[in-house]
Amino acid sequence: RAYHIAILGASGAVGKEICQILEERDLPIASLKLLASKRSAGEKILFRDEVIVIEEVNAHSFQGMDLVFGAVDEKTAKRFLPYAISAGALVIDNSSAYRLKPQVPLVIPQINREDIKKHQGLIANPNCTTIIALMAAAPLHRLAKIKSMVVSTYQAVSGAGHAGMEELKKQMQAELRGEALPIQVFPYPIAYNLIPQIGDFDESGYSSEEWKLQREGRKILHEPNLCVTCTCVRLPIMRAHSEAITLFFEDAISVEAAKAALKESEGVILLDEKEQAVYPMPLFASGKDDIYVGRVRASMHDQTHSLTLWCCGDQLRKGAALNAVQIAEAAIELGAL
Ligand code: 2RA
Repeated sequence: RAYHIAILGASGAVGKEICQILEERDLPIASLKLLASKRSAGEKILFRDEVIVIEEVNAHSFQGMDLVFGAVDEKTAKRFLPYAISAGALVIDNSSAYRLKPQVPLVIPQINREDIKKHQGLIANPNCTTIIALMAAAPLHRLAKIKSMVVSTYQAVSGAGHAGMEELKKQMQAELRGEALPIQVFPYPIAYNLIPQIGDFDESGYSSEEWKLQREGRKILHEPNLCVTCTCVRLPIMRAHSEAITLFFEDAISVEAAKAALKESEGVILLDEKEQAVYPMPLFASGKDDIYVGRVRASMHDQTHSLTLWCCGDQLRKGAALNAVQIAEAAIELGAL
């Protein structure tokens, strides 16, 4: 059968990437409805050689839809996605609105696809840093059970959408002209800089972004005691996130066994040849579907029960849009859509 699909947030960076990925893959589509705010209504998007006009979303927009992708912020998701669920659609939401709700599956298909079967009309897409880190960590978790992680993220400006990407471009152009850097999206200049803050800080000293990997990782891995010390940093990279990850395991695990497991993992490419200076880099991970893992080595803390690695992945693709479409594909395969 073919599906009537809607994308809420079709004019945003993630929404446009979902369109692109639906065009590339063969999920059977009976119709595609593109929804956005009044500001973006009227924009035209070419999809499979057909021009589709973006419509302003309202409470009735989801009638007749089988599948709705949410690609909007938390506030807009909470305002409109309940209408989509009430209309009988399966909603796959990329926002943080519902990720930690007990009744809402939070899914990376390569890791916990069976959780899809528990959905009650809504499935949440994890945060981009969670997806990228767990695509590298999960194959090792299956081998030796992760107790805790220490993670530093190096996050691209695409995480802040079109506006974030435009800000970096404008600042780099201004710098070349010797002009003041225009600042609207990030708290400080991002060109030629690193900003160690993504989201608001709470009394613990961690930012909202830094809490996500522990909270979402516990749910996805079904490991309620998983501990993650995370530092999230924004840097002047366009669209691929990178993460330095140290993992502490219950059981012993060798570098060789870890590399073999990564090589076998769907959606992961091991790039790890130190003699030839082969390792993942965001410039080359951009626009790709896979998560690239390298620099796998025993950590200095513990030569047998701890590993350190480096990984890169496209924030808009596997970090958001591709994972959401893969959830839909898995739901069809599992008879849950
Ligand atoms: C970011 N993960 O990178 C957040 C939201 N996409 O800004």
